[in-house]
Amino acid sequence: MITRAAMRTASLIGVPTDIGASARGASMGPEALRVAGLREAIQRRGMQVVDCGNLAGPANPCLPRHGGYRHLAEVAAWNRSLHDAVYAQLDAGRLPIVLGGDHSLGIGSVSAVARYCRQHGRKLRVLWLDAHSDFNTADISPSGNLHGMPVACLCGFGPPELVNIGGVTPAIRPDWLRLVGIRSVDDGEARFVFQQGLEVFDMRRIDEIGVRASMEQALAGLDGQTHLHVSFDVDFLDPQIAPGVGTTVQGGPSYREAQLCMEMIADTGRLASLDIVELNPALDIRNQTATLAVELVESLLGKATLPQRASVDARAAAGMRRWGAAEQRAGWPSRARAAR
Ligand SMILES: [Mn+2]
Repeated sequence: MITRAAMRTASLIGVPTDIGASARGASMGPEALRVAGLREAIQRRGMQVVDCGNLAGPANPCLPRHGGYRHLAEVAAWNRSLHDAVYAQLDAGRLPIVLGGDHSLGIGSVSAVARYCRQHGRKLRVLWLDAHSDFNTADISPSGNLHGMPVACLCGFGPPELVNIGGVTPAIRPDWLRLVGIRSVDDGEARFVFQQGLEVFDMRRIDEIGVRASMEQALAGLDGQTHLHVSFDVDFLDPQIAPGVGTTVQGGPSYREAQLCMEMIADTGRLASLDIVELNPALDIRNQTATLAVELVESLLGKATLPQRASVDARAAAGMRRWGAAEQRAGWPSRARAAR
């Protein structure tokens, strides 16, 4: 059983590879996040940080598709290493933060989280923040790039080298997943998403009901036994604010909408592991996308301008009076956001 105190240490696990992507450059993501001040941002949240450095793995041979996949053996090697690293950090009672690297790394990361939850009798909820549903298989993928397949692999649809990494296949069930921010799905992939009944908060649904209702639904049902994993693909964000990704898609969440997503996740108090993937410094402008990602992680870990609406609503629901000016004077934490 993880205690809150033990979870006050975050572990950074750098995975410098673009082995599953189409564009090169995500391999530089871990260093860009460090340069943007990730460690300091987490420390400002009152947590300790252990930087485990970078994992090592095969170079990117830039080969064409072979047997349905590009770089399958290399993707498997990186993910086996990552699986072991994430599991070890969870086992040590820490909150692992994977610094990708492309999103094929979600296979190693989430399969390790699932294994840990299985062994400790915890429920798992995976929030997949992404422009893409990443639910391709070799049959339906237009490219064979494995960064478009991690959700399918985790659900048991993919090559044995990848679907078996977590020891039990499938690693997760589709109903543990919530996909948020989706706006680019290949044709065959869309049919497969529908067929498997994935819960998808695509941008149309978010536009219609708003970020708040979407996130309330995506986070519904969490309880004290739930481990919440967030797999944050930076292409989730609108490219106007986050140009440093290989596969930009117009029409993503704005700065404020993204902040609200992160703040609502923080309000649950259940975040226990995190991936930050697909940041591509070769395509970024003066590290602005890495800087934004770090700001969002700070919100994800509980940075807020004032005590959150959720806590105000909870007080109201409990029949308590709302916070008044006297209480504000008496000692509300003053945590105004630093000037940007
Ligand atoms: Mn992705």
